[in-house]
Amino acid sequence: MPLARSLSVTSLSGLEEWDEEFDLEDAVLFEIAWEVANKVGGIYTVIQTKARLTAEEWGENYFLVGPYVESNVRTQVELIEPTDPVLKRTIDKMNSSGCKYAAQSEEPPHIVAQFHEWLAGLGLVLCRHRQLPVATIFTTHATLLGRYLCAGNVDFYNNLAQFNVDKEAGDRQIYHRYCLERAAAHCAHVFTTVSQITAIEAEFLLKRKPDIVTPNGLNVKKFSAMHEFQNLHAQSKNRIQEFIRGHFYGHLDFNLDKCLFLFIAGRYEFSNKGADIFLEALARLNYLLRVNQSDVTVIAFFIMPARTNNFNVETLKGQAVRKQLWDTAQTVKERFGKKLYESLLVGQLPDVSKMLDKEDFTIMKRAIFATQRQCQPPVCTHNMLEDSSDPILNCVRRIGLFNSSADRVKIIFHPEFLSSTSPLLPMDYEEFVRGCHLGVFPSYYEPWGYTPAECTVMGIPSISTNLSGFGCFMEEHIADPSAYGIYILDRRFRGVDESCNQLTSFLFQFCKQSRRQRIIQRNRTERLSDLLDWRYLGRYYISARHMALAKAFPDTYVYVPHEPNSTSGFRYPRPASVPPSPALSRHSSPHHSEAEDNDEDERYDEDLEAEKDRVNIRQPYTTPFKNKSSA
Ligand code: G6P
Ligand code: 1S3
Repeated sequence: MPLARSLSVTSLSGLEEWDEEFDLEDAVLFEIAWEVANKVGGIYTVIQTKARLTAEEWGENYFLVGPYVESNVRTQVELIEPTDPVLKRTIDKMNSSGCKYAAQSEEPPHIVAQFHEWLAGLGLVLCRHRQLPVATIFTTHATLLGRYLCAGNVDFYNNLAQFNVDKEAGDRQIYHRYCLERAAAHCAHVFTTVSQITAIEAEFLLKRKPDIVTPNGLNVKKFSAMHEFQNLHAQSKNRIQEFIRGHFYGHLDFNLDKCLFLFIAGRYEFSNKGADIFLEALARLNYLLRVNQSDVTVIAFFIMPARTNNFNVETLKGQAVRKQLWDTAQTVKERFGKKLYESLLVGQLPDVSKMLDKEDFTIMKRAIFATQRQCQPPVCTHNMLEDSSDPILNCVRRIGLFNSSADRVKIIFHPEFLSSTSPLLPMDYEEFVRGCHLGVFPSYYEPWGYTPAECTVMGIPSISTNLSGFGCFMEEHIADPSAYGIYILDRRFRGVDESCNQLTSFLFQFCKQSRRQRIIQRNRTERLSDLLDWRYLGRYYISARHMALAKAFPDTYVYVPHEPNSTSGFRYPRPASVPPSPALSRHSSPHHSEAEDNDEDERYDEDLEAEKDRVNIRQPYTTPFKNKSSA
């Protein structure tokens, strides 16, 4: 039985025109999370990217509270003396009792405290237990039980209503943590979560329906030159190509210019993050590309950290060989240049046949000899500690994608997060994403999913699913997501094999695009960035805080929910160059033949026009909240 979506939590359409002023002068905001200045996963990104906007609203009255990790404090925190006497007294008092850099005021103004996840939820439960005058918000970014159930072999979404939650939590030995999470959700004045799908999950597993959904945003970087992000794609792609030259030395029998870079990245949860069906789909794609004699080569990167004892020798050797070939070419070029110069100095055109001498040939032969290789280019870049039981490697062994010449799909598993200081692939994550062609995130359990959102704001198309918060959000707000390079895989109403076929079809269609079509598609993808900007999505957090203040201090504040009106529903229209009727849809998606490329020039211009007229969703807004004292 497919799950019906029955929650009526606040959605985007209700919040477009907020026109009431709200005085926050005497209020103080605390945000508490284990990931404040402590990168573990996505919550760090939420807090870090949102900080600027929240600080703009709350100024000196905004405090983030996180764990004291010496190394993080040294690298990420600027220590300053508080100027506010109340705060100074509080911090002194806490320091003297051995607690560093946290806060509870003795003369409370109106305090609103937002606690993220069950770890911080303990603070919320204690606030309520001690009846502190604090407006509390609990935000969960996933449910503990949901994550555990999905990682097992459970048909999660079709059985949400059936789970005996206490028993399931007990069986998985997470009962105490589960109780803490559930208590925090119930004690909070306002309970929020990051997506509609997690709201439904929370309603069933934590037994409280969230009051509001607070989708995750990003800090969107806008370039003054409209197509700067396209130039950055080309630059970063060149750097990935350099790495590929080294990794595949001796086996560079494919055209790098016709090579597409796909990637999956994130926490290593093999099936929750969909690495399982991605691999299976790659095997099917390999077959399709081979039987269709495609000249495209796909290189799929898996960036998921696992336990290793560093890079393996063969991978490092690849980059060393590439470097050596480059140096050789430079040496010969210099020798060649010197001879040319000498010849011109004496007024003679050089005898080209004598420009390279025996020594040059010896140097070059030696370099070519170094590229001889007996083994295939490695699938994994590191020595894995659990090689024989690793799920990605075992799946690769089963599907037989070993980077052989005959295969059109190659695989590179990099079991460590990327870093610009790596001797292998010296790029940070953002640069790497920009250089790729498609992010593939076919998750089964994904409350939000920052990875496809990050791709979008960089103008890189992505595949997500209708079981991820991001995928559902985009489906809700874009008329034709795939035309914008947002492919949403159906993992909710289809079986695994069917979803895998759909994924294969997305990939195969993507491989059939011409360069021109990819460029147009990237333009469209990037056009969606405003939708994911905190400047737009931050309003849900604002709303949650106001709701909490009104519940905790009803004599001072009143929360007026914004009523949706007939004009307020927001949805990105189909791109200007996509005709509305399927009968005219020769170009309704970017997937059409090379021969149609010329027609696309015109549509490309249309796209540029549409870009200029982009829907302005950054309408000015204040809040739907009234401060009783100032009303
Ligand atoms: C960007 C650059 C173009 C380049 C293109 C390659 O758009 O501005 O100069 O040709 O990327 O696109 P591709 O999809 O083939 O990597
Ligand atoms: C969670 O991190 P995860 O990758 O364990 O929180 C993230 C931030 O809200 C969210 O994007 C992600 O889907 C969740 O799963």
